[in-house]
Amino acid sequence: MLLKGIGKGLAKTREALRGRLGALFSRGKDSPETMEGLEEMLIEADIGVETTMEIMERLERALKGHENTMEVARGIIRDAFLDALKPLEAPLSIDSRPYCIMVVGVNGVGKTTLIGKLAHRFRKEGLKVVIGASDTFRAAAIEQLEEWGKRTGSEVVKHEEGSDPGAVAFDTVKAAQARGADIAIIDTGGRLHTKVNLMEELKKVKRVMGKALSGAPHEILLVIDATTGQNALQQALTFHRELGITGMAITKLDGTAKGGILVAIGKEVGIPIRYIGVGEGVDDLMDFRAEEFVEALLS
Ligand SMILES: Nc1nc2c(ncn2[C@@H]2O[C@H](COP(=O)(O)OP(=O)(O)OP(=O)(O)O)[C@@H](O)[C@H]2O)c(=O)[nH]1
Ligand SMILES: [Mg+2]
Repeated sequence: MLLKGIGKGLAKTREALRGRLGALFSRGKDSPETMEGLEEMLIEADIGVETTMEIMERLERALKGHENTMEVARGIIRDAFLDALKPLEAPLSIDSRPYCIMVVGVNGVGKTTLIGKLAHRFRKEGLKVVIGASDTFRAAAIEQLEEWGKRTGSEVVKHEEGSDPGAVAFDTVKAAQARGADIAIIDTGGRLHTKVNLMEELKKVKRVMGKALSGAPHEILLVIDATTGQNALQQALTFHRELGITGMAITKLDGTAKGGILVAIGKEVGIPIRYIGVGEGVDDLMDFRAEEFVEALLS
């Protein structure tokens, strides 16, 4: 069952929420301590202050004089999470060929790993994949991508270390066309000396892809590391403002109690969450499904 994988991945977040809820209500319903504890719990889950306040209002109204208070509280939290997350459920639809995906995100969030997982999944679906090593800043980055290429049976387009990321992206899109590939995925660097430079470089990669193939990139996928909490929200807002991202992937949900950050991102950024990453393995990638996610968090 799908829930098993995602449930395991989200164990930390779930335990944090469930443990807290249980402990709070063992003290008795709607006491001031319970309400305070609930608020603290929601803030710590990183769902954001605004959503926390909304939920607290709903909770205060509902919990007055109610019998099964923990169940009521859980229901209210679940509904609020679903309200925020359901609109973000929009799996990627591959509707042109080659479908060009540009993967962006700050240093170390899991871009290259995500690309490996994606390539693996597309290959399993019988699709032909070409990957471009536009993170040219380090030789190790190119090697890491080549490794994923070998593992997944995907062609990797690369230039030498330090070369122009845009040129690699251009060649990748052209190679995908020439080989009749279904998918082209561009890996980009997350590190540069200043943020301004990084964004300018990424804008150029985006532009150049459009020159290689009109309409490309079809997806600009921002990768966000869930363990970074509120900082993730800032990243999403910045990348969206600069590049116009079309989708997000949230990684490392297996290693954090901060799964609630998706709720905050949902409210404030409003871009579809395509995938979630719940581990380092090639299969630890799931489509984002709001119900499934909330169920795994609150079951
Ligand atoms: N636990 C866990 N680890 C992950 C996940 N995704 C990636 N990682 C790990 O995070 C680390 C960084 O991953 P990379 O894919 O190299 O990240 P990147 O964004 O390409 O990094 P740069 O190229 O340096 O910007 C690696 O050790 C990955 O194994 C995930 O979903 N869960
Ligand atoms: Mg990388």
